Amino acid sequence: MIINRKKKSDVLPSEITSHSSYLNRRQFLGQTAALSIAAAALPAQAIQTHESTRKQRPEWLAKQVAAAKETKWGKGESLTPYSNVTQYNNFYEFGTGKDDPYKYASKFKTDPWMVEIDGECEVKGKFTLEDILSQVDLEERIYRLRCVEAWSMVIPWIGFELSALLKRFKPLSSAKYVEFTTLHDPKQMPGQRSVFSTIDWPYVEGLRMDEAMNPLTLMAVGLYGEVLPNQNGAPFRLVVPWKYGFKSIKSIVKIRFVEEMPKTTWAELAPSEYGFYANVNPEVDHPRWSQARERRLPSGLFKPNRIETQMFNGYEEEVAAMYSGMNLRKFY
Ligand SMILES: Nc1nc2c(c(=O)[nH]1)N[C@H]1C(S)=C(S)[C@@H](COP(=O)(O)O)O[C@H]1N2
Ligand SMILES: [Mo]
Repeated sequence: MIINRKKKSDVLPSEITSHSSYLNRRQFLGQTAALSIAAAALPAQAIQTHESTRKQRPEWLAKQVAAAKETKWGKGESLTPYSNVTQYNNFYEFGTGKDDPYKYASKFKTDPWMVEIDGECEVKGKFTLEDILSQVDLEERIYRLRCVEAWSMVIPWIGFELSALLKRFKPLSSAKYVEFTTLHDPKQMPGQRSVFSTIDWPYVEGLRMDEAMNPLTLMAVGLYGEVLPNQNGAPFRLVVPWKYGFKSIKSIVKIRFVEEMPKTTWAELAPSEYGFYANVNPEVDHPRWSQARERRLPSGLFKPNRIETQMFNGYEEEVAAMYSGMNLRKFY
């Protein structure tokens, strides 16, 4: 059956299903921290997705995620169904196919997890994820995610403001950028063993200091009310909603304060196609395709769900001031 979305406010049946089952689930979580019971409110397919990883998730994390506070962010926005969010991924460490991360990351070990802090800051060292999360409050934020490949999703993340974490390490005035590094573990990550991979592992991303400290910038540890599935970057990933998705680096093990602009994975690999800034911008096309529009998932042959891409992915009010006077064609 072909369903045309006539108005922006028209909600698709698939969205209603996913949203309501999620809301039911939220109420559940509010009433009890017993995750095994809460899981009963998830659709069968979702339970399957989680079965392989749930066992290894620490109880303290599951509890903290379940207690995250709701916020105004993205209220009323139609969520991309859980099945798309967790089975249509980019996580090249587990393969380049969109369903590779879902298929190959289920046994990925995310506990214990250490994060190393280094560079231009007073407080350095290795911290456990538990230590890092003991000093922040988790909240839910519904953000749009716009991939540079011109598809997008709306995801209810659970996380905290990156600025809250960075302040703890007392960055020096010489810290102009923040560099993030993903785990390098070819034994666990088949994409890092692949002889066809052109990526120089580990995956590295970076932000300018003011971007890192912007209140929109989130560190996520969960989505859809529960602990982050491995394929989405467990246990700890960046979410920068006004930038193309590749900036939102997954499974972070190192955060470094640096003076110089970090050499980031995609900008190093294809500098004419991917810039350091990577702000979502409908007016600056990728050399091989237009960025004026995007495919909002769920999207199919008969219902492509193509929408117009917004400047800064619709977060202009929150972030435009950081780029005033900057030529965004030059600094793409
Ligand atoms: N380490 C790492 N982080 C990564 C990627 C990757 O391949 N490796 N892909 C990026 C891209 S291109 C996108 S669009 C988002 C996708 O996030 P999601 O799979 O949770 O939707 O993750 C980003 N973070
Ligand atoms: Mo992406």
